[in-house]
Amino acid sequence: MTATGFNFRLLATDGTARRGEVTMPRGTIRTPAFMPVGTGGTVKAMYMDQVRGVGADIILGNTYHLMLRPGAERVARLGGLHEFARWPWPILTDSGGFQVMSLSKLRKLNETGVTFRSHIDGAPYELTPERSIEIQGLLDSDIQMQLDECVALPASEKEIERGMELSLRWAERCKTAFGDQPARAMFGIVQGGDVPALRERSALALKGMDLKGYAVGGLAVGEPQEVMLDMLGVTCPLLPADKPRYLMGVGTPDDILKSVARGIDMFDCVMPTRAGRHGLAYTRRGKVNLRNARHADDPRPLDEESDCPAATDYSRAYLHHLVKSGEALGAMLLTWNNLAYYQRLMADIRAAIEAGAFADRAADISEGWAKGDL
Ligand code: PRF
Repeated sequence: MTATGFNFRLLATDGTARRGEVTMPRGTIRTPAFMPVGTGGTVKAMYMDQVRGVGADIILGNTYHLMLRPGAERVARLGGLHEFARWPWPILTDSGGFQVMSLSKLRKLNETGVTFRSHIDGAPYELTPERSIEIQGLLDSDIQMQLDECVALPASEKEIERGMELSLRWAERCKTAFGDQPARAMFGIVQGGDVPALRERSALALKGMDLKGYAVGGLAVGEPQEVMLDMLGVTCPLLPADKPRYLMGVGTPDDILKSVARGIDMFDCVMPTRAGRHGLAYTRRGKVNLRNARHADDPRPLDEESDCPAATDYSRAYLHHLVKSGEALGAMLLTWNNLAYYQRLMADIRAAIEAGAFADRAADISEGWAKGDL
């Protein structure tokens, strides 16, 4: 039966690791989940059939990119992002603030919102909490993110506190702008940098807003992994157990294993797709750089035990040739391999939590990486 509203339920736990399920009218998201990044309405170098085929339940889109090009109102006139990009399953959109800060020029942030110039043609734009939610609605996004301010680390405690408090006020405004939409969700974003007391204040204030899900933002922005994990250790126990938790922009397979262990349910990262376009392949034996000359005469596939044709049906020599020649197919095959690897990792994690064997399975997976390439 198709779900009429947004719902999350926990199916199993193993220590603090959680196996759950988000149900929405457009589909079910099995958690822990990895969301391939589809910034501008495309998961770069992939057909949507392949994205679905490797096991993705949901993809991510970006308010910032889509508002600049082709424009949110145009996407709405063309039937919304699902129809435009031909991905009928759930889509989560980021709110734009993080991308404005990393990509745009001449940006100015104040209480109202953020004004900036497009990185494409320099045209001026304004993004407020209300406009971000309006744009995400025009895109017909299933899971919308509050507008927030992510302060890059290292930063002073004063600066981190200012960004966190502003993000809380913006969360209230986004909640009001979002209103009552049973079939969609709006998630709040915990900020607070590397300061435990600020993380705590942010998490508790957002919990008090009774949102449908909670993201942890402001991490993987220049701090050591250990600091990120410590912040998850502080934040996750304060979030409601019956709502999904999303760690934004993370991460490596190792980051994912360690974050799942601390209670995170959802992830997104450009790593598998970007690495694929740069000649890097993720495998159960770690990362393999196909640009390396050692592959030039190697007739073996990337990994014959993989379930992805990109890893089993082509020689390393051919992949090396494609990458060295800058061929589109090189990027396509390696992106396919990498997303298949990430989705298989998530499926493995989910099965291990169900079996009550997460810690052992996580240790086996890291042992595989440590052995090095085949
Ligand atoms: N906020 C938003 N998007 C994000 C982040 C954030 O803090 C991060 C930080 N890792 C990635 N993407 N809105």
